[in-house]
Amino acid sequence: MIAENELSQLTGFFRHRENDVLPLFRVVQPDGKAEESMLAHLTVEQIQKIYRQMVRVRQFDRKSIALQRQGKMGTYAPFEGQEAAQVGSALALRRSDWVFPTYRDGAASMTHGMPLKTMFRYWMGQLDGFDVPDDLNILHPCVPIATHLLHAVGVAWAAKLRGEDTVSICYFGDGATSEGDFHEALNFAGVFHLPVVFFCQNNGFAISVPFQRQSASRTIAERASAYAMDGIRVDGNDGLAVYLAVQSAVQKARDGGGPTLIEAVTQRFGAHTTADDPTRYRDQASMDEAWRDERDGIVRLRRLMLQKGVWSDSEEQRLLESTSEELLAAFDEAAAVPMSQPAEMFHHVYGQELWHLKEQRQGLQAGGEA
Ligand SMILES: Cc1ncc(C[n+]2csc(CCOP(=O)(O)OP(=O)(O)O)c2C)c(N)n1
Repeated sequence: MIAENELSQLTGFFRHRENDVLPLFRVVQPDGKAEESMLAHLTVEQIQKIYRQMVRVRQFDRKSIALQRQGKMGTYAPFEGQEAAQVGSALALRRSDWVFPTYRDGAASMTHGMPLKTMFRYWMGQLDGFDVPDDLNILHPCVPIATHLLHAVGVAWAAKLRGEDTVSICYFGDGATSEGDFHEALNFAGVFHLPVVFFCQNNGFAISVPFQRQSASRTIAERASAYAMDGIRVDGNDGLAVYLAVQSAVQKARDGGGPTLIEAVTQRFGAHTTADDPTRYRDQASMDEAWRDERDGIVRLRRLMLQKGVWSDSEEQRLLESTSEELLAAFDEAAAVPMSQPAEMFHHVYGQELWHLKEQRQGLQAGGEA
């Protein structure tokens, strides 16, 4: 029988050490001041490109919510607040790399090249809406939580076996890290040393469940060590930090260095989807202007660019105007496509229609129970 004082010695030895929290990688502070040694890795053009794209996708996001409210789109999952994470990461890729998004990752998809018209068509419920251009490797937005992490691993494995130098990046939220698929994907990627980047946007909530109820570990990035891969914790509201972090992970993967788990710490400003009421589970009033100002990746980067003299109010105005015109034209194009008929949903399930789906389709078309 072990004596009590010996037991406390042992448990003290085994206890999780409090000081092991991974540091948060950040380049730009909320007041726009930046780490100059890190800025030296970026050109002014790269910084402006990140900023322009963040503004562009935010306009898309806000317009989509407005269109949904007008009844012109189905439900929509907003990403406002997460632009820096999605844009910074997607711009660090090559066009030939593979992107596995969720419903929340429209900003990443558009940054990687998805046309705005296609994004609108998807959310308008046009069943063939997410028609990915042939030269683009973007998968359909994944709605089942975490299942696409395994797809990303499979594609990365195929690339490795074929000797291709493409990298897979999969986007997911903090909630996805509680799924078995998350652990299976990381385990497999670690064992086979695959060129895949697991990019988690920890926005603090899985619908209404706060991160503290989701996980007992203090960070998501620290889980990487269990799978023998690098874990990076980055300020997800800092587009430049995200860009550099993902660039390093992607380069490492391309060079045969294996997978990385990245946790981008961020927040969503709005609802989970347009069908959600966030005031039921969090205090939206405390997320006021000052709160947002401190966190908004767009505000932060604009401050930096203004301080450096590489941006002006007139450029901002021109950007807003040109984006607004681009969005209107894209939506008009999307709206000109006839809406899908319910029976079309059967077209995209299997290459060859199975008997039970045939029965259901015929039932639907006959006006009966599907
Ligand atoms: C396998 C599965 N379980 C449950 C759901 C229902 N669901 C939809 S979104 C969501 C929360 C996901 O949260 P998180 O992964 O943090 O991503 P976020 O929505 O915050 O971007 C859940 C549980 C689902 N879509 N798939």
